[in-house]
Amino acid sequence: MADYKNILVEKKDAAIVLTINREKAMNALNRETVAEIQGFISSHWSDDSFGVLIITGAGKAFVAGADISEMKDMDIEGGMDMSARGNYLFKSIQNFPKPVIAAVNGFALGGGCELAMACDIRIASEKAKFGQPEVNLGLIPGYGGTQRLSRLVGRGKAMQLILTGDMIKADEAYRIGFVDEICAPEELMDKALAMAQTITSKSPLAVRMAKDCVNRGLDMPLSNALDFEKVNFGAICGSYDKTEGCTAFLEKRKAEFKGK
Ligand code: DAK
Repeated sequence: MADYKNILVEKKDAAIVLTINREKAMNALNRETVAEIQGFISSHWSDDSFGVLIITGAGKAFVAGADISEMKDMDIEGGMDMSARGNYLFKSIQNFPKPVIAAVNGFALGGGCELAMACDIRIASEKAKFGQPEVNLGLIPGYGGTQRLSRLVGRGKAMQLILTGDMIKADEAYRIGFVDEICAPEELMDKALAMAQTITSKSPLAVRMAKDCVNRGLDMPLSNALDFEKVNFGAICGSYDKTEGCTAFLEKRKAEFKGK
């Protein structure tokens, strides 16, 4: 693995765990950290040696947002540049060919909340806290928060969180459907790894196509999205994995998928 300064990358069973590791700044996303995560994503785009990517944070934060010290004196040009790099990264995470699980260990604020939303599934420690506090800084969410939050929890709750800047605890985030599971802090990584293991035992091809259909479909009118699913369903019927999966079921044995 490449040498990084602000992230740790470890292979754990079928998953890669990417830990954002800037504890002194609550894992705030500075320029360098964004570039390192992007470097990891780009260089592992076609790596089939793992099935799921898990993103978490070191210490008591998942990510406490964009790095405020970098933003203080940022001019328009700097803001545009930050926007371009950040949005490219968050889209890369959303479109990453493998599922991405956010294992949210602590504060997920601003860009950190948006990072969790760019992931496919969110598991949170009972200690996690979420919020879009940008209005406190005279900003608006800039890494997709105004769009992904309303799609995830509905317009009213998204408005409430974005316009008040209030933080919510993990149980409330679970109640409103922002996070998909909550657990004790010490169980967080085991839970994420167990979910990664379950996903990795399925056909990698089917998993990739299903992720793509859900994500792309959400950006389309329903009738187009259903057509998109139809085309993809047809395509996957030509795969080795589909024949193997159906045959294994009928022969009452475990399928051996090959991802093709
Ligand atoms: N950036 C930089 N440093 C941060 C930070 C951040 N977001 N969050 C915390 N730190 C630093 C603190 O300054 C402190 O540093 P030292 O004083 O020790 O040097 C250290 O981390 C520990 O923080 P605290 O002492 O504050 O720790 P507490 O436990 O008391 O509080 C906290 C933890 C997470 C509740 C608190 O630190 C906090 O409220 N942090 C700020 C949270 C926040 O407002 N986040 C939103 C940032 S705005 C854009 C795209 C995206 C964005 C903007 C533009 N474009 C496309 C252009 C995103 C914006 C944001 O995310």
